[in-house]
Amino acid sequence: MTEDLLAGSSIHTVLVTGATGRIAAAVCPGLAEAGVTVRGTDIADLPAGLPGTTADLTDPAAGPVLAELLDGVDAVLHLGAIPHEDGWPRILAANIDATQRVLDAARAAGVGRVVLASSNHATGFTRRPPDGTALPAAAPMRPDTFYGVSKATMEALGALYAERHGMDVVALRIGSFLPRPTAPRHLATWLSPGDAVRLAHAALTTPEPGFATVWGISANTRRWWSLTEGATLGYHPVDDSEGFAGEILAGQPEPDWYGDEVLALVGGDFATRG
Ligand code: 15L
Repeated sequence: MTEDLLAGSSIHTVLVTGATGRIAAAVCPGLAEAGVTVRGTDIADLPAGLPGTTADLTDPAAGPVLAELLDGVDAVLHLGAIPHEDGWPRILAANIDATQRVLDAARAAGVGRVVLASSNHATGFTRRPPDGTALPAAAPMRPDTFYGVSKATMEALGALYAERHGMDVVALRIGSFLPRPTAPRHLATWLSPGDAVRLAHAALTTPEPGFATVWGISANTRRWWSLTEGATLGYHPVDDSEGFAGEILAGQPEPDWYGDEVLALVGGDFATRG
């Protein structure tokens, strides 16, 4: 990526929450390489060299720190969250209350764009269409866990702040963010680190998206989640899990893509686990 990507965009400085997380570890340097000035926040100490402050976004008293972090920022990339199933009080605080706090602080600071790290688990009980058509990025909410409920709620909050306050909010329904795919399901759901940067960049810079939902997956040959909405936002993934298919499927019969629930439900084993 080059700084040319920023030409014509009004997004120059971005606050990344969850700045010590796995996705941020790929996206922060990638955005910086694309010419974005990145500022971070996390409950844990920030990586050396990343400007920003530690903050506990679950704390109602985090307002002043957030306001300071948002000063001079053009957009927020909200990655901070518990990234798996957990007890309701923890999910409520970290994934729902903190998201509302970030959206409201952005509104108050006049920051017009927030990109939210949602998840496929917001619609984890949705089944693979039997006719082979691609599942739209705005497939109705069918959460598979409390975690999925938090992501569905995050999207609802994003829609509220977009409709009521005229903000641009893009919800990324992220699939399986991994250095490389390791299981049959990932052949459809993989999001490579490079494509995560492309996705974040597109969501941060696409002109006037209003509220939009997009699947966060790579250009996987075996995908069944639509990339059309992503293309509309300027997201053009380049990686494909197919190069790993031989290795992943070696020594086993062809998976039952429609009959095996882990492969046929969006949320995989989140949806099938007891
Ligand atoms: C997610 O949302 C999780 O954060 C991640 O740990 C994976 O489970 C991923 O979804 C997935 O569905 O593969």
